[in-house]
Amino acid sequence: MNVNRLEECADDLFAHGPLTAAAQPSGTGRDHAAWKHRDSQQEPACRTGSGRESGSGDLHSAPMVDLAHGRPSMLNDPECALDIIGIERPIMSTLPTNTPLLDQIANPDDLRKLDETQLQQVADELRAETIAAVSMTGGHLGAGLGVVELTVALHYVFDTPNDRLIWDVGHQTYPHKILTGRRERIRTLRQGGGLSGFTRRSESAFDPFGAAHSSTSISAGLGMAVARDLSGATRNVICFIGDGAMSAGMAYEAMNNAGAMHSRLIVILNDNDMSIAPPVGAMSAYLARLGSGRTYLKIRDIGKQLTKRLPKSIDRAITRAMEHARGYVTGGTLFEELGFYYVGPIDGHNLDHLLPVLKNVRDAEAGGPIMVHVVTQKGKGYPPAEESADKYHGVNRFDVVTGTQQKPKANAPSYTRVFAESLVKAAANDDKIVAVTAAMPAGTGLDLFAEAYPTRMFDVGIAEQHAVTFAAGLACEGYKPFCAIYSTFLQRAYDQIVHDVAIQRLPVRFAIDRAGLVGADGATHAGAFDVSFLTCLPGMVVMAAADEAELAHMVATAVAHDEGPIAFRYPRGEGVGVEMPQNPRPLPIGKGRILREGSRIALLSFGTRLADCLLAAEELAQHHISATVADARFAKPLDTELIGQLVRHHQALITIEEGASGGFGSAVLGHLSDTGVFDRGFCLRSLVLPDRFMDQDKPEVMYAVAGLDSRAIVARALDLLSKDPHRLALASQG
Ligand SMILES: Cc1ncc(C[n+]2csc(CCOP(=O)(O)OP(=O)(O)O)c2C)c(N)n1
Repeated sequence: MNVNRLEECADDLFAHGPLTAAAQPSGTGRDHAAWKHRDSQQEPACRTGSGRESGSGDLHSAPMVDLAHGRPSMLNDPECALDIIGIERPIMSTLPTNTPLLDQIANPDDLRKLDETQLQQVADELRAETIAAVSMTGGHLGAGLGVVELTVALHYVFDTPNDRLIWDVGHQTYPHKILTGRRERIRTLRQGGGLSGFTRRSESAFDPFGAAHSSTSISAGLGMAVARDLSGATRNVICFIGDGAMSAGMAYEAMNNAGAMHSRLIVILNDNDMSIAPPVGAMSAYLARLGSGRTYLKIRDIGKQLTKRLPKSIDRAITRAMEHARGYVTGGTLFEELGFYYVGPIDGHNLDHLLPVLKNVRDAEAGGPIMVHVVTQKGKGYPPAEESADKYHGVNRFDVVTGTQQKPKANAPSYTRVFAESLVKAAANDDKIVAVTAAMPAGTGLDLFAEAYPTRMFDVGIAEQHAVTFAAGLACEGYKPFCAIYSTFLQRAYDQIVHDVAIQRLPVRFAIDRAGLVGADGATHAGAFDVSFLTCLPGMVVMAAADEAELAHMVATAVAHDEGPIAFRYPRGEGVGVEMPQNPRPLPIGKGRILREGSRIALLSFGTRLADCLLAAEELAQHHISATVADARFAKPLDTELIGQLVRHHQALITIEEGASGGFGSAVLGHLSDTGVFDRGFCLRSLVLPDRFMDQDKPEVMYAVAGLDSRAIVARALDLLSKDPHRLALASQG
């Protein structure tokens, strides 16, 4: 849809009385902005209705360097955009921000005191402040830039925080945070002790619902709306959801329910024609069609004006009948069929359009859910973001002037890349190998697979549940689906794993990326639970790669394993720099390996904490303690022979994993308990993530706090061996 079209729509459909003389076209006031548009007259990125822009963006940039340890750390990551490296050493030119209006706004009450004519300037200053802050912290940028005007308009029109404004995912809320009392802390975004990169109830009254995983906003909003109705309150509830997030089943479950409840709920659909990658699916095409339906809008116009004038008291049945009739004439929108009152599409960068529409919606007398379809441009107002394929969805620290991101040199390939390249290689010899992602083609590395085998890669949208059952269907027909989903997002699909895959013993291969701590994205994105929730499933094989070579072998193992489901987990970031195998080979199922032989204590690692175990063994040697280090490789089935050997030949055993309790350590504990070794007083300790959700921080700080680094392992070993030497000696003889 072009701009003129949008202006027409907004003017005749949604004018809230005559626009004030001071109302200015989009772009006015840019002279005040600290960041100057290269071309302030640029057309808003409203689509033409025919197609959607494409571009995937190279999100496989080089890893960041862990400055504290001088060794490579985690990867530039669309989802975990930044490894925290500290903002105390600005290394690039920063933006001089001149923000006279923004400086007057401590919270939305101050914003509401301003004249409407000043709001574009506020938006410009807010955009500049967002760019300046993210240039120093890294994080999600494109999404926030695209909703600056909307953020201003929403807080201006609605009485937040009394009115509930619920952001889906929450990655677009940096401008919202700046306007809602968090400007002073905005440069602590995603840092230890700083602001979260998403919404969080404990952070502010203006965040009525915490998020980070997508497509929850309408459900949560409906709950709040119904609670409001039950308690006789009158506040507005506004859910803000992107077109990408609209691809998830939960959004439809919520809309279906909202239509039936007929509770008053406002949903803002932010249609920027992007997810992290280009949007996929029929809904994306449908939204494009909605944006181009001129006839439809004309007829809707009449219906809408009529409905607006209906008195509150009018019988709901009449309103319904009229809505139905309107749908009959026009075909209706999907949203209307679901019981929503649909308004749009409108230009989300034009305050002259946004403000009257939002006021109308706020003041609408009719009950029931309302959908406001707003078209925006991801990355709006910052040319490097606008021009990049991924619209700067997630960025490292960057130079504001050039847009160049800081990308430290990689010392080893990332696990993600090793997975993808191994799979691409394996697929050359096996045409049954197919790959599935849930809206994360670049994040999972499957964009590489798509390049090599475009017809064998499936991006199903933000739909993890569907992805798993879809993979199950592929497996039923003899294909070898690799379902690559981040650990944290796989949580969504648990019943599908149990009911659709495990019970039927279908050979779906789960490639679980971002397993373990993820640094800047914090608790919502930590891959903490997959080992626990997978090892309890009968017939499931669960592996964890200790390094990138192991990962290549595990991909080969998964290709070869056709007897049932198999999962392999690997962390965010780069490998340890080991030599890669020319021909990865399938590992014997349920067999671990010993890397270092000792005699007093055994360290049994599951996953990439192995490197810290080896360091710990070195340090223990300096204390004259001889330690064996073993890599379990499998949490299920357990290598009971190896474990038995470790128990027989050592005084104590420590298991280490980067996961919550209930995982590998618990499995070892259960096995040893069943075999009666504790009856003889054998000493076992399990090092796991602490039993609390860990906030974002530097990875090395998180490992130290979690007690999973080499120092903590040494401390636990020393403590354990100091307990009761006599008993320990007896145990080792038993
Ligand atoms: C359940 C879940 N799966 C995947 C993601 C990763 N993710 C974060 S933002 C995003 C894209 C969201 O697209 P959209 O809602 O259109 O917002 P935009 O970034 O375009 O503003 C995805 C897939 C997530 N947050 N939650």
